[in-house]
Amino acid sequence: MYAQMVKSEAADDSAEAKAFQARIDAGEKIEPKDWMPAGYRKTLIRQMGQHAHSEIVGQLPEGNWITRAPTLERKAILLAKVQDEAGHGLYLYCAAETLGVSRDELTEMLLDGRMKYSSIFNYPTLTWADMGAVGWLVDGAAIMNQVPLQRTSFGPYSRAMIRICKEESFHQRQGYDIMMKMAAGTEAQKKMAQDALNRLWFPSLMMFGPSDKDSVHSTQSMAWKIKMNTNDELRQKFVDQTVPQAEYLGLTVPDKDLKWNDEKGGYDFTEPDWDEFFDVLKGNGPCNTERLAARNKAWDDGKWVRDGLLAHAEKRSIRKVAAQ
Ligand code: FAQ
Repeated sequence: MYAQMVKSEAADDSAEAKAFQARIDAGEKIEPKDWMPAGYRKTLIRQMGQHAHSEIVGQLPEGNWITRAPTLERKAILLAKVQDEAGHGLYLYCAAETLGVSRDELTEMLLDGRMKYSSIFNYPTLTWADMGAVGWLVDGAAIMNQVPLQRTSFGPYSRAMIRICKEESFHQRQGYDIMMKMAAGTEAQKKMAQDALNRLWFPSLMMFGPSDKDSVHSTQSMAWKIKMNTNDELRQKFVDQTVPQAEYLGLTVPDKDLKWNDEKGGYDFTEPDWDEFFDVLKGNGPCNTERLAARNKAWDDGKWVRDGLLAHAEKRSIRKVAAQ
């Protein structure tokens, strides 16, 4: 169904497409039953699917620390955060389903490599300070990207983003709270916090996608208001917001060329290593194999539940027909 539905990506200059663009330009929301160009549907399924998968795979690096949280309170908070991420994945799968793709199809595309999830989740979480850095930096980057998406043109996506952003703000604060404790702790704790920042800084900058000159989808996605900003615009905003937060913690951003630029009203900073980024996308990051193996296992382990539910639904529908 998915392959059939999205086979045409060609630019559409029909009267319908022009009327559609006029609706977008006027700031109207597009709803699932409205006419939309095949490319708009395809781009949304790709972006929302990738976003949903990121939330689901994104549970793994933090789930890894639930049993090792230092206090009962920290454990409860982390558990709630990871559960929120599962919830975000589910809202986003539901929103994507309104475009005519099923959650099973999306999952199969993740598992066989046709769909991606965020590069950041292919990096390991080695110490408790990484839980602070993930909340602070990864959720911080996610919020920077997702707040503008609350105004995205597709109604179900935009509404899902409103709720998700509220929860992400709590996630970011809990991460920063862990960093404040660690940075104000013993020398060893402060060192651990600095080490987490050192390892996660550049992977967090990569979350915004390749630099604008290499972004394949930005121009069309921005014309359709599927994306509201370019990758570089959001990356710059993230750096400008995060550097003072690092300073407040007494930590050093691992970029010797980081410098305030009065003229542009923002920081000059070193770009991430884009070769590393594209290599991670190809499956060669430190944890790609482990992450996909975990998702495949969950899918295989859940087969008996899916089979049971389908058999039950079938039996009920046979009974209903027989009773008519
Ligand atoms: N990772 O043409 P562009 C979260 C791919 S949520 C992997 O610029 P686009 C919450 C891109 O797909 C994090 N792939 O692409 C949380 C394309 O390849 P394709 C997820 C990436 O779509 C926190 C190619 O590169 N958030 O973290 C990445 O216009 C803590 C060319 O790039 C979202 O998904 C990447 N970082 O812009 C959970 C937000 N960047 O598909 C747990 C919505 C690019 O043609 C714990 N998504 N690619 O094969 C977006 O805003 C956009 O999709 C971008 C990429 C900005 C990510």
